[in-house]
Amino acid sequence: MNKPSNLRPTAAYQAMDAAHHWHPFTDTKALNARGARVIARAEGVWLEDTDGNRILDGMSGLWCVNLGYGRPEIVDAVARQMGELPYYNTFFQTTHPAAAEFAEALTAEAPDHVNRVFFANSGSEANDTAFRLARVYWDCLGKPSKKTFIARTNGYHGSTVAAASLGGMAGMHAQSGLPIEGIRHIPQPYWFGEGRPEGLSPQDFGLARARELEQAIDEIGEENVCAFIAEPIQGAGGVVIPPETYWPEIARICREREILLIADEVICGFGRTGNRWGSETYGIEPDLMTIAKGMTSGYLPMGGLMISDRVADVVIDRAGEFFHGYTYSGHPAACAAGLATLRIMREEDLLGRVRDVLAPKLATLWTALGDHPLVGEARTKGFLGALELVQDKRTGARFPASAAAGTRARDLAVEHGLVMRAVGDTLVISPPYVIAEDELDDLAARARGTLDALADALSAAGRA
Ligand code: PXG
Repeated sequence: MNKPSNLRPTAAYQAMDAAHHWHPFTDTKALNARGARVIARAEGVWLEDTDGNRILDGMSGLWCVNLGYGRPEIVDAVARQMGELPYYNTFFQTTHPAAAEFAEALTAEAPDHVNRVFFANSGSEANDTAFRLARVYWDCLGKPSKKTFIARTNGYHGSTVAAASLGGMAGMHAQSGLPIEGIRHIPQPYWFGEGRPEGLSPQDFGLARARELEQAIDEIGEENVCAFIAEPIQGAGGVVIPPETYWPEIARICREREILLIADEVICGFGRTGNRWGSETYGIEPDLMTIAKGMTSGYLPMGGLMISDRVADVVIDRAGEFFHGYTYSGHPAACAAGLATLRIMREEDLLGRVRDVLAPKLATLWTALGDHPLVGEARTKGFLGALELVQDKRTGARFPASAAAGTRARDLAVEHGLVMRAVGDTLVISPPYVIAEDELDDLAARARGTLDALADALSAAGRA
């Protein structure tokens, strides 16, 4: 990695940042007391901060930089597009080559029954689009009472008003009076997180949780239910991998009942679970799929709603204009980044690499961490992994909140040259698909070093 040019001292950026930059999901007072880490450049799977520290990015940025950093193919494609046409809108009977080509390429990757995409700029906007279009669909069918969404506790669908409401994050709801009306949350299929309920195997638990969808439909009245929305695997909720019984039962209920199924593929899409779509991994056929993140490998902001023929045919035929869209829907530069991303995925067979090489290797390395005294469960699916930190390995009892085990582990991980994300006391990873096999060994070794350091820190705190 070349040293970045024109860098100022770290403290200079921290001071500007503290005075003027309000960060997402951040306690500003706490951040400013210590100063933000300043990441100046990155190459492959390695980040470099302004103090020259190299850190292995176990999170692909924020679950998005699937192809790693510094891909000249994406940079060049975007530069070329910027030169030709940096912006034009897709409203008012207009398109441009990049939007048309990316729409075709994306839907070619989608299941057969999904042939259209509506472009947005983020996962949140994608989910807000799904929220509006699903309601329009039922209006078009003369069923305007079908307005209620069923979603899940601890799901994450974004930060805009509809997306945050569909999400099931209690902290987000408590601020600013969410959720909005017309959303019912049912419990999540998180066996470990619910204390490994006694007398219920994970498989029985998965079935029971899925059947709560059916109960909710009956309580609300099928004639009032619009759609069920869920992530195939919850990401921000802590890489919650549902028991194998869960999705087939959800699919059965959605088949038998008159409701739409919306899969939030923002994290799971584009290969993360070892198949192109999380829906494919779990054998479900969603009516709508929301996408973002890996769509451009995070190089430019973009999101989208993938629309099945079932929904598209009705709305296009009957609604007339869908009064919805964003200035930057189908932004040419983002489309160029997306086209380059899909091309690299295909040419380097990264889907095959995740499925056949990386996911099996991660499963072996990561589940081996399950022997650590602080780990109550180590799980993976595809190229996602989670570690549950526990105080008592036998009972699975958590540390008290005051121990801040998760955030301490996250900070110690950085000291060990690894980015992991802490979701409470669950440590999660989502590494880039271009990670070398020896770098994956390195990642697991750094995670173990982090756990050992955490054990030392917690016992030192206990003695203090
Ligand atoms: N759906 C899912 C499943 C997501 O993970 C969104 C929608 C919203 O996407 P945008 O592009 O609007 O952010 C997400 C985003 C975390 C974290 O802390 C996760 C996300 C975003 C920010 C933080 O793990 N996921």
